[in-house]
Amino acid sequence: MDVPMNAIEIYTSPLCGFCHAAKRLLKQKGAEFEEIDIWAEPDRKPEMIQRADGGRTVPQIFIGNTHVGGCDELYALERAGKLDPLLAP
Ligand SMILES: N[C@@H](CCC(=O)N[C@@H](CS)C(=O)NCC(=O)O)C(=O)O
Repeated sequence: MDVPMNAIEIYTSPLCGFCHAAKRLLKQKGAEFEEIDIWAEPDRKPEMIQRADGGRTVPQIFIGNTHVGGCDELYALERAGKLDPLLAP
C-alpha cells in the first residue's frame, strides 16, 4: 500500500549541484515532487522569492505547508530525523 505523502515542490535550475543533491535525497526517500525549473520558466522566479521570504538561491523546497529552505536545510532535517515525519505526516 502506498504511504500518503505531503506535496513537495522544488524550485531548481539545471546547472545547480545543490538542486541535484536535494532531488537525489528526495528520490532516495521515494518522494515524488513537482519541479519548477526557473531557468526554463524565469517568470516563476519572483514567485519563488516571495514564497521563500526573499530567498533567491536554488533550490527552494516546500513540503506541504512548510518552507524547508535549500539543500543544506533539507539534509539537516534528514540528519535530525525530521525529514521522514515531514514527508509522511
Ligand atoms: N546553501 C544553499 C546554497 C544554494 C546555492 O548557492 N545555489 C546556487 C546555485 S547551485 C545559487 O542559487 N546561486 C545564485 C545566487 O547565489 O544568486 C543550499 O543549500 O541550497
